[in-house]
Amino acid sequence: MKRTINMLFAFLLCSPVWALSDIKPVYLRCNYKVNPFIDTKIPMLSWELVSNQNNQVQTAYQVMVASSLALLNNETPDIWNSGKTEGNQTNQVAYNGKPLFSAGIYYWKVRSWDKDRNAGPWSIVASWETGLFNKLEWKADWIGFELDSLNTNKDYHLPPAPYLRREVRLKTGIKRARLYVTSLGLNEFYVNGTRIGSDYFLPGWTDYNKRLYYQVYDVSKNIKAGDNVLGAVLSPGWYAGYVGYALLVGSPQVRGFYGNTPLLRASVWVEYHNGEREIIATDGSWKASDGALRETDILNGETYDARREVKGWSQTGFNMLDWKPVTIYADKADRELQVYPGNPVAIFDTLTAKKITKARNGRYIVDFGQNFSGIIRLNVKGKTGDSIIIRYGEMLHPDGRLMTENLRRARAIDTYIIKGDENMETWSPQFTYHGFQFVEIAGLKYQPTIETIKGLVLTSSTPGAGTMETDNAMINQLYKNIVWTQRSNYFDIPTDCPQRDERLGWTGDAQVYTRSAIYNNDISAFFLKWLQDLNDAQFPNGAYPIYAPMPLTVNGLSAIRSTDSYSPGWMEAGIICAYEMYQAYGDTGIIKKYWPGMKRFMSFLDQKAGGDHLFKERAFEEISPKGGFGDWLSVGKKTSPDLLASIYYFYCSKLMEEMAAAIGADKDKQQLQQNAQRIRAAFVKHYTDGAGNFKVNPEIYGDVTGYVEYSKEKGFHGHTQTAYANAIYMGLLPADFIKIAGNSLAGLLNENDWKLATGFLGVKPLLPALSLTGHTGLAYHLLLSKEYPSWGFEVINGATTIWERWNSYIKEKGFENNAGMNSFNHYSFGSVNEWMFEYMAGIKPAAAGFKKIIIRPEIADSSINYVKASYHSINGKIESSWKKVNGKLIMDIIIPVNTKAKVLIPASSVGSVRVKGKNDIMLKSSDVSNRVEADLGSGKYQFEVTGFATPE
Ligand code: RAM
Repeated sequence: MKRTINMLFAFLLCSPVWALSDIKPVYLRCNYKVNPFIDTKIPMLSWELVSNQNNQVQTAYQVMVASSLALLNNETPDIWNSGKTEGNQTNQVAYNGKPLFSAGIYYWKVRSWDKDRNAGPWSIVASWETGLFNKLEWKADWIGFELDSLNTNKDYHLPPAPYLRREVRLKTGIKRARLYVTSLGLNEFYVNGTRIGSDYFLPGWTDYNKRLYYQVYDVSKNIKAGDNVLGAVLSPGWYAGYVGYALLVGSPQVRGFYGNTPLLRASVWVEYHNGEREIIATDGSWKASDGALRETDILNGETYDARREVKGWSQTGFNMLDWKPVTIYADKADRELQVYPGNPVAIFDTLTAKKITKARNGRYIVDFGQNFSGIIRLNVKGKTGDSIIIRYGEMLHPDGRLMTENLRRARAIDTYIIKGDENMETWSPQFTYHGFQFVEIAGLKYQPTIETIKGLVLTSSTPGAGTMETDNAMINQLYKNIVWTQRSNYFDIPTDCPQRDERLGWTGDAQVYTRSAIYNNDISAFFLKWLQDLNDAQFPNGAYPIYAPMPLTVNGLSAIRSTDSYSPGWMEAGIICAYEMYQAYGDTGIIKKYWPGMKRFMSFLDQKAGGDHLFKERAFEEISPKGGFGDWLSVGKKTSPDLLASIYYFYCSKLMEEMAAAIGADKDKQQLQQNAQRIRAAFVKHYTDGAGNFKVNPEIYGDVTGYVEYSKEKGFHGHTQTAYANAIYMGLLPADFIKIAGNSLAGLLNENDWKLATGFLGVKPLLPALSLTGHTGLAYHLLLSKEYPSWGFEVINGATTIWERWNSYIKEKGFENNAGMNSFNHYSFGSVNEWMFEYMAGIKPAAAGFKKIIIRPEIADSSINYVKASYHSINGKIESSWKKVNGKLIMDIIIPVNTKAKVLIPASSVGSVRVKGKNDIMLKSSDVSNRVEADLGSGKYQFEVTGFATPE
């Protein structure tokens, strides 16, 4: 009897129908992805919780992992049963079951216990699948087909793409099949004529001498018993093609930075119902040929001669008499081979032309109405051998010509040679991409329509995470521009721009923008990948580079430009980006993984600073440009790069101190804390006048020869917007100096006609620093300004993305800087997004992983009367909105399950706040003046405020 009752009880606990609580785990992820292929031995699991109850939390959880669905459904997991585990952890839950094996499928589910300690129902089942833990398991050779000696006699050396194939006969009774595939250079893989997956630019850019990623695909449905054909097309890509501005700056090497011949390595694992396994891998039996893809390069574009299409090359029944044997290449034994940890590049959307106009010489200009990264899809008809030539541009000249000057040496031309079919011919480039809004079509014998050409938007497929809307059209457009710029530049790595001969993972741009990016998309997996690239590129002296990946010469210098090395404001990305991942996703694994590297960087700084505990004027003269890039592209007085380097030095110590605490590195923490205090004291002594005003000694810089060119006449200063904004934002100043610095910042804006003067490093902290020192009204003024230089100025001049310069284009004047360095798709100035989310909407983390949230919106004057923002955090969706209605302020807030929030309501007294529909909310007046505060658990809330104040 007792047993029956126990069983019944167990049944009640496990069954979804009889669950006592409605708390339910959803959106199960492993290593930040849904049902991924992985190759980490300790996968990290996460889930979100939903419940209709307010103030809901998880008090315990149970994870089950099984090798089959049946075992999991029966609750008899053979791999891991965590048992009921006390705690509220819902992410970064480390797998702790049996050792994982290669090519295994692992099914898992989880349930949670709620605040009353009642169990909720089980989640639906999720899974992960392991790749190949050991390189030898691939049983595959590196194969290639040397074509590099072709096409050498042109402006650009663009060899044709090799096509590789192999036939294989398989037995009946196939249960499942997996493809493991990688390449040095880019690949597209085909099985029986079908392209596998929908990803682009595989296997991504890494330091190919150290690390290479591979993809895994389920090809069970693509292969069959009997004859099959495996095929692949390769392109030089980042491995063997043109990279960056090497050509522009006259580097001895301009392409082929890692090798010259693109290579393929693939392994298809076929499992039969009878338990047998067969592996078909790349080896000497593969055959190769060139084909229709005559030129293929990321920066320079593609030429596709459809007349040379080899029909059926990746299908059975094909005559491959004139195909040649492939060459086998040696592996690099110490190169890591791992599963791609990021979100691969994929098509995000298909754009239809907004306008098509006839141009000179029978050409046509197509306007997609939006600047973006991607390719086009052509759908044309014509005479055999006719060439359709496509050029790309972000802007038009006033006379309607395509503006291509800012592409510099990126040829960015695609050519399609018509085969002359009776039907329409459809073509898209495969291994190149462009940054463009406009396309020029030449060679078409008829007026194109919107069916002739489509825009395919390509981006790393980071899941969307944020939304932002207001009743101010200019702000809405600005937000859209920020999102499009991120979309265009989060392209396997965080690039600076997508159009010209650059597209590098500039670390300064990345670090100022990471936090802004977090609010738009879930960039956890994307940054897992790039942080590895960044750490792989750390210099032996401990400095992180100015861009990553950074191809090197045998002497360890940048192969793109030998003087490229490290720079204050850029190199700190190694600390700042890791910290932002920890803040956003609570990821201490990242900290642990890169801690030794971070400490080496800190030692580098410590050594350089020596007994001064900061960087005095001219401290960075060994790099090029001297002092580094400073407040790059700032528009006013130039800030001393060394003063900035000192503030960053402090910031890195402080962030590392916090990270040391998070991983329990107590000794490091103490040291870092001490270090930070020393830097602060040294800074106050050296770079302030003792009363809180910043100063530098301009004499010491002399005529600034060798420093960033545009600073020559003006020299360097300490009393600048950028200096104060950074010092305030980074928490450098002693308490009594903060207000003074805030006033100096406001004073400098006043002196400058209430305009910003900041560059890449100054823009991000500018508005937050104003708000932190009681000048939110001024922050709003800058945000809303439409005068040069401002975000609004770009918007009113037609921007659909964020520009590299505030005046990249002016409607009545045209291109103020139609120089090589004038990108119309550059996210650095988009770092204002951080302020829009954290201050305008008021959503901010108060503990790592948004476990605790601060909701503290800053209410604007009459220029904005409504703001609504949401951020899908790792714990679920947070929402904050405010609206002015009949002199009252209505605030709507959503707090996810298992988190706590402190809301700071803009109200002068508790009496002026009404909580809608809830009487268990305790309101109290806050330490922060003119704010009433409430501590909230999960749920939806509405507050109504009478007599709210807008900032000065
Ligand atoms: C430019 C890049 C990048 C910047 C560097 C210093 O060429 O576009 O945005 O970080 O220079």
